[in-house]
Amino acid sequence: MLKKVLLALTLLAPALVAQAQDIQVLQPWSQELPPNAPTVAAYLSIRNDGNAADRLLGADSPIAGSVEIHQHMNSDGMMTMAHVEAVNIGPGEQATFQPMGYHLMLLDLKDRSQLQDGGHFPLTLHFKQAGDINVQVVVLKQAPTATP
Ligand SMILES: [Cu+2]
Repeated sequence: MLKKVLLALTLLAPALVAQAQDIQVLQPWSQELPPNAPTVAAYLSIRNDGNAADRLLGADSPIAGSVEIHQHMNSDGMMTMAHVEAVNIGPGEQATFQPMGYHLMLLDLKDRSQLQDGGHFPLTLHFKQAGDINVQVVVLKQAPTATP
């Protein structure tokens, strides 16, 4: 009896966990900033096509010492940034990282050579279930007009 239950659980398990192909990272981009800007923000959308929730735990990039998940918050009329531990993306949901909202903050910049219009740099996103997903972030002078 126990064996049967275990077998059933094993068969069910893959459906309960978001797979890498379930997570789509759409339109990663970064705003071109003055050359001496201390930090750079990356924006993108994360769509969960799977049937289980996943969680963005963090990110890193070879061009930055560290990358943090940030959120812009309006506190008493002042826009401030807050460090966010993780972002949940439920099944069928999309999380949009955009100016004045969630963003990935690149701190301690090590390589600025790509941080101009038309450049691009690698970014690895760490998901709890889907694992690591690598994307190329395109640097743009202006925000992309069509949001996915
Ligand atoms: Cu920030």
